[in-house]
Amino acid sequence: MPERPAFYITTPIYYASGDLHIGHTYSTVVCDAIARYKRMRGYDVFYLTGTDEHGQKVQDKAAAEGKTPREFVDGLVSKIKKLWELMDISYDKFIRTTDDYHVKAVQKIFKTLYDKGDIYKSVYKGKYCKACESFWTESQLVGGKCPDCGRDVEYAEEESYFFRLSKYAPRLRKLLTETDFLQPDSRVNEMVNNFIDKGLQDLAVSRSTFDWGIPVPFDEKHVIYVWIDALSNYITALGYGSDDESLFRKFWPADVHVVGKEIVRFHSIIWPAILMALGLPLPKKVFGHGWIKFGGQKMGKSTGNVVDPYVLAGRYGVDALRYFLLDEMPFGSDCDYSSELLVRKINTDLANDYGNLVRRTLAMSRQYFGGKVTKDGDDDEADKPFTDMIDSVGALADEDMDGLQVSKAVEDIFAVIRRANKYIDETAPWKLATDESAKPRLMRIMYNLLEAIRVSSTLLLPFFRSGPSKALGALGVGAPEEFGDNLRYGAVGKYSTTEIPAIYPRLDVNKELAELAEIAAKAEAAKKSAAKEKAAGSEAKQAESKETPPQTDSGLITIDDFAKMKLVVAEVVACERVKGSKKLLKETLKVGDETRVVCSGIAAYYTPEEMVGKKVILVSNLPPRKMCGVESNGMLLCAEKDGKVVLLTPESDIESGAEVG
Ligand code: ME8
Repeated sequence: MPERPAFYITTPIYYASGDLHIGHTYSTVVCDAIARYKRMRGYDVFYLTGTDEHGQKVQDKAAAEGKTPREFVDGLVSKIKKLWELMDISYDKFIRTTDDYHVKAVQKIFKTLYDKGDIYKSVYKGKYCKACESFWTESQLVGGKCPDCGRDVEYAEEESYFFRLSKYAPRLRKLLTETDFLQPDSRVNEMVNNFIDKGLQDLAVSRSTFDWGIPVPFDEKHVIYVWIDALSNYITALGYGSDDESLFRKFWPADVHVVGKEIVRFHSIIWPAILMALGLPLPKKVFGHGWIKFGGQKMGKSTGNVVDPYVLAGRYGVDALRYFLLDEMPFGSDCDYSSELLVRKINTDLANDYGNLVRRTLAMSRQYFGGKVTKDGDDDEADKPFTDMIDSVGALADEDMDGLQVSKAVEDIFAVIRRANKYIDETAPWKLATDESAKPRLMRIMYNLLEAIRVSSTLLLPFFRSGPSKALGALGVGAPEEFGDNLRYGAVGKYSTTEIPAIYPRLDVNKELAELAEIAAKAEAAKKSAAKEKAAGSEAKQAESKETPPQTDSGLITIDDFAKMKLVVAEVVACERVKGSKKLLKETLKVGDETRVVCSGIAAYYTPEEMVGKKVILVSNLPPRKMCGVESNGMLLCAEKDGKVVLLTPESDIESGAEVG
């Protein structure tokens, strides 16, 4: 078998200085979509992400929380990894700049550059932005402030090691102006005019005013400047500078570094210069994407308008959030986030266009042909534009993805979905179904629709997986590992379909917006109260907690109180929606030998089909209560946070009727 071509893609490594928001999620999701797409196209992909853990900012934040930097970053990294798990991110490696192998390799890189004369010791005098950990020349400041974040800068004087960046200016200029190294093109002028042509200064690459960093190997008073440390991650992750450089040999140079536009400078000027100095090949491409904005401002950890991906993915599902991010942001430009846009897009694109196409087609295929549909049947010239579109969407998406036009690829796939809905309206299968002689024609129409669903769902897999996998399962073909020939019209000759619940239920826009506003208000209030508490001082808090007597009468209960509640394990044997209610499910439960009916407000989170067979925890001694005309005899235990609701179930199997306590 021929060796699969290598493809190496990276995200920025995120600062382990605060919780990540949907901006960071965007970069990681977009790289994930590209990585998955390439894997499905037969590439041997290495997808790298990770965390940038050194620097003064991290040290200061850790101190503010009364933690060591190590404790502080460990806590954040485990949260970040959970976020990527939740977002279905298929990274091959997660690098931490505190990883031992990285530390050693960075020291080696620093020493090599020093030995070559590309790093030398001198004194830095100039303007320093603490937030960005960058020194700036007067000409680079914008209105006297940091050109990256707009904050105040301060005069700083410091003994420092310097990297001879100026030496590489002519080669960097050529790289940026004569190749397509930096994309989109619009970013090139900014780099050349604002930085290279204004005169590249040598770069301070060590600090002696803080110690949370990688020590300079031959001068322990200094730690390595965070950008040399951070940028090197792209090669140290592959084993560069270690005993085993096989991954480095296989995957370097990177095919693309995907970064936000504010760090394009570091990736298109400093990073190539370091690689030139090391005599290493340069990455093939740096792609600077735009920002997700919120009311016109860049979303950030410090601007206060952070939108929490945990809440959004928990509430609407990973598919919805991934789809929104990938579709809404034209690669390279900015986009504005609003909850309203998110909820409306879920309804129009996922529930209406895609979900409805799947639901209607499956229902018709079952109603007219018992789910058995083949390519036999009457063709019609009028089908050609539609079937050509199905047949060519794979090539179109390839072209888009090669140009890193991810949102365009998603749009091109959805164009097939929308065209298929139009095809249903044009061909009106329900009319043909009344005429026995039109059955062959009807068969071909159903086949074309199933092909459209199959090809578009297969192509959607790299972008979001849950709905497309369900749709492909219902078509009886399943989700393939690779695209192969699966994207061609006619690749599957017969279908055996099953009906499934709606893959994307419709949302009540007003209700959702009200609830999201409430969640945001609560988060804001919690943030304010945390800040207030912090301001009150941890010492005062400690003293207070020592003086406060243990609570006895406010909220605490005795074991006897608890014993009044009868909690038992129950099995759901049947379940249906309660007519006239959007919220309620009616469950029939087996509790030992007894059968019970209970209503629960969980219809937004579980389908009746999902409920059947589940073992749940029932509060069994509540008085009966009528809900929408149905008598409910008890209550199921659920956990709820930030709009996410999950049922509590026994950790391992146990018979219904078992007591909980
Ligand atoms: O800069 N919209 O880390 P960081 C889109 N450690 N993307 C956004 C965004 C937004 N509103 N906000 C953040 C660092 N991002 C360095 C990188 S790499 C060797 C070192 C994304 O935690 C975007 O990719 O500040 C941006 O470049 C990155 O997060 C910045 O993450």
